[in-house]
Amino acid sequence: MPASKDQPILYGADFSVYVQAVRLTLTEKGVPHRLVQVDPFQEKGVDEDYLALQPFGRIPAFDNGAIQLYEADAIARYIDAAYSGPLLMPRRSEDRARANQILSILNSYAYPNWVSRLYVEEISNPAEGLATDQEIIDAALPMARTSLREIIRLRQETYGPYLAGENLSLPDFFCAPMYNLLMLSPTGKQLLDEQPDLQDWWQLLQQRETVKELLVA
Ligand SMILES: N[C@@H](CCC(=O)N[C@@H](CS)C(=O)NCC(=O)O)C(=O)O
Repeated sequence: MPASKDQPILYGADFSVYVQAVRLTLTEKGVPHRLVQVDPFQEKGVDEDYLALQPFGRIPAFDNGAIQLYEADAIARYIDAAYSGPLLMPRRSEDRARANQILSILNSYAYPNWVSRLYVEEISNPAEGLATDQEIIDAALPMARTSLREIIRLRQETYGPYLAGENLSLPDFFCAPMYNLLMLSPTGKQLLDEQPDLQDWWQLLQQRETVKELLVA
């Protein structure tokens, strides 16, 4: 079945943080969708055809017949703008600016350090029989810690309980999958014990069916 506005296709794998963020966005917005499996981590990499949708070979990519898009942030913002359902960015300019800032921190600093370094070195690599590189972990720590500290600090400015104010918004959907993996790594767990201020947020998010269903490690 081809992609349509009512039944978009998301290309990716359910274990991917960014696929999870976009699926949370789609599901919370009430948009049914189809996940077509693409695994960039398989030995042969992504199929040649997929590069037409995502030339960098990353996941996710999105198609709803009206537009083909890649970059999770752009996809999520498009879904929020193009579909009815709850607004997933704050209305107030100052809260919206904070939401944009938190999204940027998550993509630029949290993902590379929480996921690509701490989670991969301490969890994925050992699971695949690869060695853990302590130097990579040590180098990731300052940025990993600062990312957490800044998200906590900026959240306080919008008076919660969510990351950017009183309603769920895209930063919640991007942060939750990353936080979920950070928690699994021993160094990440230590960081979260040092700075526990997101625990109430995490508990709130975990009560949601969408989060229970979509956040697989
Ligand atoms: N900037 C991209 C990042 C996507 C990304 O890094 N996805 C990961 C999976 S969570 C991936 O495809 N990794 C494959 C690789 O690093 O080769 C986006 O926002 O869509």
